[in-house]
Amino acid sequence: MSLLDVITRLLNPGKNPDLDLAFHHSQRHLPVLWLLGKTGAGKSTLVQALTGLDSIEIGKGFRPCTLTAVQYDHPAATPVVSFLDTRGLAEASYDAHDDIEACQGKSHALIVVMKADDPEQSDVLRALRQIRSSGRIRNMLLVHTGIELLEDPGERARSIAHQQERVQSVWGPVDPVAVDFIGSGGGPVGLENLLDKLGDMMPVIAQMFDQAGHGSAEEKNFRKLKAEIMWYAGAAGASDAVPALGLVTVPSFQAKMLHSLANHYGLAWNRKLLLELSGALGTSFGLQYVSRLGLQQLVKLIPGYGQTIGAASAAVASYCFTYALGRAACYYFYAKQCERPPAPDEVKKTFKDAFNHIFATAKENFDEN
Ligand SMILES: Nc1nc2c(ncn2[C@@H]2O[C@H](COP(=O)(O)OP(=O)(O)OP(=O)(O)O)[C@@H](O)[C@H]2O)c(=O)[nH]1
Ligand SMILES: [Mg+2]
Repeated sequence: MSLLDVITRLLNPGKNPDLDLAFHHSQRHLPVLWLLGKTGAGKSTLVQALTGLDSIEIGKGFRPCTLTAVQYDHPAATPVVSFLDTRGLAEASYDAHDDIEACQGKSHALIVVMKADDPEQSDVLRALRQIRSSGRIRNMLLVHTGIELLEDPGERARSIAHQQERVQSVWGPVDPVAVDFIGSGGGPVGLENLLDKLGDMMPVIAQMFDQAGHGSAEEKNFRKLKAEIMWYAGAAGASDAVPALGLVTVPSFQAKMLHSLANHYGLAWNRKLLLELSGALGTSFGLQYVSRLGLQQLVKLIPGYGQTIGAASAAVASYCFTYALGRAACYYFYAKQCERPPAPDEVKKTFKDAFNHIFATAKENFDEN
């Protein structure tokens, strides 16, 4: 393929049903956060606290998944993480088998949610025992909710300790988090700690729900588009990871992504903009389109990336490269929008930082299943 062909294709991504296959595949293999807890424990409230969505928006994406659980992907339009919300725990016949299966083969974390003032947790413990003995779920976080409903500090500490002991007797050592989503002052208590622990267990959570809030205007703009970029990166990675999807090449996803991002910044995606962006990114960017080497090998040749990539799969390399390209493009497009041409070094640095920053999330998606 000549460079001109490549440029033409990057400018006119067009409709390609094979791309949709990769998006669907990627969506079926999202990292899953499994919420387990009695009715009223605070599972939906936890999701709301993370996503900032109101209950109507959360409700929109619900779909029955197993008899006892519903699943919803987030964000609905360009999903990067899936919530599995277990119901019906209180039925004597609850069998966690189907829900365990629904998480199988995916990166996942189990969040056990217990209202601090509710000592009756035998249904949850029974389910937990079954999940433990399946050996399929490694990551578990115990979350005590509504801690400020117990006003007396001594009583609160005793209740939490009691729940923790019971969970440990089934699961082994746990490092719980105590929160109140509607604290006595009206605001949430312990949310940051919850986010930190979840983020340690599941990199995608740290990426999606880190509301650092202190960023520059440029970063805030990027954050609005971050899920979309991760969504494209996931599909690009899937096209590398799954032979049946291999008909579509990674640059096809990147083309669609760049086109969409440029539009978000009110810019027309055309040859001039593509050449400007690739000029700012430097030779390493152009190289990937003309080289016969796979992206994974290629990335290793670019100074500074080999160490990050190491033995990671081609899918991980494609995910990281696509994400970093999206991040750097946002930086570039923002500067253009403000009519302040960015220094090429800054664009390259943005690319490189993003590449390293997203690596753990890419591995979570492809290398730890
Ligand atoms: N004070 C206080 N109330 C909470 C907290 N978490 C949840 N609630 C309240 O408890 C009620 C039930 O919360 P949900 O999040 O709907 O519970 P759930 O686990 O999703 O329940 P099901 O959907 O029935 O399984 C709601 O009225 C919440 O506002 C908390 O940390 N503190
Ligand atoms: Mg609920």
